[in-house]
Amino acid sequence: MNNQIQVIKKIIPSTFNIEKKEACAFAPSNIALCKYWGKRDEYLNLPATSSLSISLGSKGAFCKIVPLKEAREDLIHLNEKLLPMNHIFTQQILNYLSFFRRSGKNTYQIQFNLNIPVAAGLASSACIFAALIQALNALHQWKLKPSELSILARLGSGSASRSLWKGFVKWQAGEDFLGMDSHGIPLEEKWPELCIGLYILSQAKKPISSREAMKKTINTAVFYKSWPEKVAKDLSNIEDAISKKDFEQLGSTTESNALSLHALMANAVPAIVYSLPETLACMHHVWHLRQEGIPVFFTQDAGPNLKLFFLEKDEAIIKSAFPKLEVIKPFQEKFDYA
Ligand code: 2P0
Repeated sequence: MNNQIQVIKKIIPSTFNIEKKEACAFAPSNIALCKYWGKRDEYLNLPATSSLSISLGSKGAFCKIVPLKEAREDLIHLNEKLLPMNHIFTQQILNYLSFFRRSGKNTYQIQFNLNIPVAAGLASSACIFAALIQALNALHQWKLKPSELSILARLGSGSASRSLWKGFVKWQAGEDFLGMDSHGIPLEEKWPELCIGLYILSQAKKPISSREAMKKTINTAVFYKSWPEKVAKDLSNIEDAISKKDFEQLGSTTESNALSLHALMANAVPAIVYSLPETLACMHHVWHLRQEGIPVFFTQDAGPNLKLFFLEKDEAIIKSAFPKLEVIKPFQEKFDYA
């Protein structure tokens, strides 16, 4: 029995065939302040290090799931389009669903609608798998705890383990070989003045998936051995900054963590570079603003787009410096997706 199935059997009750006619769920996207990059188990997406993120409020994925009585195949829709069976996204979803099918006969129509760009470094896979597992939980009435849903979401995509909650979420690496201790934990602290600006420079599909990029970095980057130590320090600084509401400490550590991650990727062979010329121009703009005394910082994930961090008091000045910026206030969202 493979390890994914063992995990599922430990979490999901054996009698799970009471189905509703349909179920819907929403999960927010999340942006890591301290990044996950590297696995201790690639089948269970168990991370080499812990990581910490902030959820993006109402930006994420909606999932509707309807069991099909007579269809031989699942039907997977993304943003109102039926995807062909050989599409890479369909394959990822079918692979994930295969862990949960006991009779092998149940098929589903699944519709995903995202209000963020897909596969452009905005954690689309995180919110997709977190929304899907919540929809499956509701459909089958498993009544699982959020930490259990986080473990199951992780089997689809590592960062999905952090997309089950609002606010700050820490994903602990854990030590258990099946990863029963590797799930998200929401932090209690709230920070209403905190703003995130999404600076979308390109919506094009990324040249290399984060999964592949992660694998290549670990296998070829000689700098990788220093990464766990960097993460441990950054994580502790970020948690400390959140508890003290020290924005300079939060922003500078977050930015340093992202720059180190991208240096690490550039050290892979062949080098992995997600930045575009516009990405660097935006970074210089941020640094220039900081020299002028405006506290603004950035982070970058597996794509060219940047996310800016600043406080509400500086919103007007940041918006005038970056007119295309979409501003999210994760702790002020009225939208209730629970
Ligand atoms: C993160 N990223 O912490 C890091 C930083 C991108 C850059 O997690 O293979 O889609 O599915 O576990 O979660 C993106 O990688 O990778 C990611 P898999 P995932 O947000």
